[in-house]
Amino acid sequence: MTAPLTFSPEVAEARASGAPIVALESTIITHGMPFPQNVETAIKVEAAVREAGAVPATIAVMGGRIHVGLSAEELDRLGQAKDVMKLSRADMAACLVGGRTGATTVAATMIAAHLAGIEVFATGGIGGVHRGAETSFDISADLQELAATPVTVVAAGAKAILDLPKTLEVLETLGVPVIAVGQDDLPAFWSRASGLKAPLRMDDPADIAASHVMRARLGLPGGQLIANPIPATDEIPREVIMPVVEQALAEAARGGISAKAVTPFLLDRLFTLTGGQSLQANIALVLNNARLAARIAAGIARTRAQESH
Ligand code: PSU
Ligand code: MN
Repeated sequence: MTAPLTFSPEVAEARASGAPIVALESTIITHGMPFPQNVETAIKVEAAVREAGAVPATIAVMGGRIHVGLSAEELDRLGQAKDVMKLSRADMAACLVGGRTGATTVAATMIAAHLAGIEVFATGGIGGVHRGAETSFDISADLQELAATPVTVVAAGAKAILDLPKTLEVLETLGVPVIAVGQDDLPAFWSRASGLKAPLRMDDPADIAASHVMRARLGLPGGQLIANPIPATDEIPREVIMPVVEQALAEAARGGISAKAVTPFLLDRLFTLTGGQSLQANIALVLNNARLAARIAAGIARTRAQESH
């Protein structure tokens, strides 16, 4: 008995030939961005991966199967669907058994990618330790997944709606390498700087690929978190975004928003409060991450090809 995976023709061909593949999540489509920008972005992200020399594999659960690689028609349907489950590790089996439609978060996308033999995944920002976690206990399952599942995740750091120092502490405890690209500072999603130094730095995608392969040789479980700053032209400086983040957090607290609803609520409020600027930044950083992920995937594919000689 094996996992119920369905591959798109493009992904099936890449798997057969050992071509580099980049996994992409679907929660960003269903819960992270409004329609129609969500679908437009998903298509642009896939194109960015292809232009950079890899094959995109957007992942979602539909009709009792984990789909690895979606058609344009499937992307469009997902982008407009109501009642889509937000899937983390805990929800995947129930969604599959119930025949429901589910969008994969970072954690669930890592699980599906690993089942499909895909080692690199690009997203916007990972989930992390929420502010007030000392009383709410709200810590994203994404962090534990990074500790358990050997997929390199390219993100623009963790969202500034989170408690970034606590997120770094948990990642350190879990043994997850956090690697900043091109700068010492941990990026903070909409802003390039967080004011916190990332534990590790690598500027060359080939080094990130080599380090992924080295972790496998060492028998270390878990993945790497690659923290890729948003391009300077698209960033919202920290002084500008932080007051808006504080306002959205206060609204969430007043509204009693909890559990899975927190991240989508905050992203939606920021979109409105910034007049759409947060969404433009989000789109730019995901595209930037997709391009870097493709280069890392190519580096890993080269190394794997050499190993098999
Ligand atoms: N990055 C984005 N937009 C998103 C997310 C990440 O740019 O919507 C999603 C991811 O799927 C991530 C999830 O795994 O938010 C985290 O949710 P939570 O905090 O409930 O674990
Ligand atoms: Mn949570």
